[in-house]
Amino acid sequence: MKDQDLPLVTSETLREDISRHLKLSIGKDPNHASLYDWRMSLSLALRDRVVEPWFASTRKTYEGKHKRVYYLSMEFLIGRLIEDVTINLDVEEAAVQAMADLGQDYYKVVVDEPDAALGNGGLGRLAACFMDSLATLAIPAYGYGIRYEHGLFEQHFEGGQQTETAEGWLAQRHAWEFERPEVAYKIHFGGYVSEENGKSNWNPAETVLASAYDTPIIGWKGQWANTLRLWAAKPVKLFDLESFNRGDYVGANAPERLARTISRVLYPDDTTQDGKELRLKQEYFFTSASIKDLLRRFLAEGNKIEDLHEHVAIQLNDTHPAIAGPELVRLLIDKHDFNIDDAIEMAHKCLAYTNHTLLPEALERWPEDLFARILPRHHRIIQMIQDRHLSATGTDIRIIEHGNVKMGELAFIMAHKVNGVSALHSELVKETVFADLHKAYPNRILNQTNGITPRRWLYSCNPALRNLITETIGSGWEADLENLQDLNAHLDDAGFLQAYAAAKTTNKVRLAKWLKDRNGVTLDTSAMFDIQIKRIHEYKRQHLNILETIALWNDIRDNPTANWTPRVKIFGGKAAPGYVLAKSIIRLINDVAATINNDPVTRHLLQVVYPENYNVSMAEVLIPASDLSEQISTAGKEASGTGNMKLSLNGSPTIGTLDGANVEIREHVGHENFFLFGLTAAQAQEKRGDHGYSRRAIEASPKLSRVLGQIGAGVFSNGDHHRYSDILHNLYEHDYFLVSCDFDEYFAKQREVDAVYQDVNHWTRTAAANTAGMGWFSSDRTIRSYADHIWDAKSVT
Ligand code: C3B
Repeated sequence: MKDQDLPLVTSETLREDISRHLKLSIGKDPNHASLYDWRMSLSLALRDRVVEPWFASTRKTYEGKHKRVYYLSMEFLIGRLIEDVTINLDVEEAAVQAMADLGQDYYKVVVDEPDAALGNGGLGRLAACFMDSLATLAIPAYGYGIRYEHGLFEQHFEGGQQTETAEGWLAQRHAWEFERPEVAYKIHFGGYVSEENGKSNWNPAETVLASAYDTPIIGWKGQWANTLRLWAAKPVKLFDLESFNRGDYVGANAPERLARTISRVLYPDDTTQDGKELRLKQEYFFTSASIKDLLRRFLAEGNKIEDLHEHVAIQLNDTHPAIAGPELVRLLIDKHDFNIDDAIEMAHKCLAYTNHTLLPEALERWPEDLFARILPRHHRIIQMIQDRHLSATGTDIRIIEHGNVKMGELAFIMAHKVNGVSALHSELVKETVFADLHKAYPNRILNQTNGITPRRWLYSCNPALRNLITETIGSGWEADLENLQDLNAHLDDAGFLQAYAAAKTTNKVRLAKWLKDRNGVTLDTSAMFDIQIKRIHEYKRQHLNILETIALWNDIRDNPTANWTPRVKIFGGKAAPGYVLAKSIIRLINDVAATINNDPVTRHLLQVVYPENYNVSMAEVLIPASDLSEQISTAGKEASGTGNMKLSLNGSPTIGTLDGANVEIREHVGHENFFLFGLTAAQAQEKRGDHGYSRRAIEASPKLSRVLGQIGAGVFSNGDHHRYSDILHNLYEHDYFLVSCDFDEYFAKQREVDAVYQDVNHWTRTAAANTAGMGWFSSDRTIRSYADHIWDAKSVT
């Protein structure tokens, strides 16, 4: 990609545009404009600057007949966009000045933007980072997903317990999108299949419209823009006038209500398969619309359908869009006269599938009767796909088995490549969930270790460190993150380390202020900020962390004058509303916080903070301020992790297990800069065969026994002995995630961390070595590798 000069944006031109939008698009006089009005006007003025590069990118793609990547994902966890766009367009200074000239505080406007929370966690945020990198690398691409009316629920704590309310990002206008009422597809459900002259016809019972909304995604330096196209469900017939005229006003609205339900809410559960019919409908809804849309675009360019695979690469982000295989086969047969074998072959060449988890409950399966009722034609097509796969491989590995349609098997069999998301995970995919399929198709699985966009996760969220890096090694690292290794030459330079520590302090002060304003808590910024932020799940082991906190509290109380390292333990994360044990863990953390934070003996040495409603924007404040990153999942369970990468990049060394991408992070930053503990994946698996292991481990650990005894005695629950019996029972009786077995080693490693932290020079060097070593984890590297090894897609130069 050639570096073109961006059109000059000055604060004056931007100010004029903002004023014009305030008047003509928002219809407000400056004297009466609210924060929302200013935000909309600024966003629209910025969006104007994205449109030209967006058009230019599309024109180049058409002219060069370039291959396009289609990234199908149920989730895109985008967060806010104003800063993202100003930074990619390199107009941050002009924007700050323009707003100041208008009497407005740019930063106030920035934080007024609601997070676009169209995702649950890692999988959705990965999709957002991938969109950023695809645009930065000028690879023509579309992201396809659902325009949920309500994003991920808002989390509140009542008496320490999580409650949920609906999120409402679309209650206000979404500044960044373009509605495309002319782009709409009919999506069918139900009914029956009839045969006529050897052809199958689907006679559906129900139809809704999928209507497109486009958000341009601009890459670094504004050189290229792709499209995020989200589908909203609308009724085919807006209103039932007949019912209305009969006086049935509720019935008259029924078509609209039914249709809109499909894009109403994001399923708030990121790991367990939800058997809801509505979820299957959501998946088919957005997948079908996307496949129809890409076929229409492909044919509109005058291509021959036989060449589809040369122009189209379709990536399935997890099994949620796995129905893309049968849907493409169906359309090729019904609309383009393919025979079944050729149709399957063509779909196979276009499709690839990413597996994001080994947790069996997350591999989607649909009851066959439900599936056949909603998608009768696809049910038959899957049987045909299965027949061909069985005879080609001579195996007995079925897609439809024991009354279930297994979407993992379907995605694997239809895809020409299947990838895991870290080196360890990809090996485990071969050895466990897809061991048999791997034997049958030995060249299909490959690894693509996840990455993160350095634009959002360093440049934008951490100006203090960004400036230091640029002063030290020059610019260029933003789009070539491996340049960070040049920092290695400065790791023994006292001046550099001092500046590095000062940047961290700036971020800690910023976080402390943010928490003070938000929660009224006061933090000691010289204490170690020890952070665990992610969804709450047993395998991620937030309970290991809080149990260690209690044990430390005990030790401090036993010996208050010893040389303790002050710590603030910060937690952030949501539990799926139906996940009872995860919600118990949240309550325990909040209960422990209430007790410990009020203890006059320890409170200057140990504090627990858990701000509610963790989201992308909160991550942007927490991550730069972190000293220690908790990545303590049971080995073999976290497919990759991406928060681990963000924290390490921002100078927060990891305390962690050999799990997911931790393994590769440790190699890149150096073993001496990573605090390793715990069983390996193989040892963990072996341990589970060792009957009674958890009770024995607890009995062998005086510290853990004491902590569990305190919880059982109601020390953190006002004397209520039963509040945490679910957690205790779980730990004693079937501690599948091996908290008991890893506890002592974890505790000991934490004390090693304490000692290093007291040696400021040693600690800062460790932190800076993390930044210097993390260049490989840019999502630009990941996307380049997908482009080379899976999509056969090229950057447009
Ligand atoms: C997550 C995994 O749990 C993470 O380890 C991984 O880093 C990310 O995906 C991205 O690959 N994941 C998720 O957020 N939701 C799922 N349903 C499955 C996996």
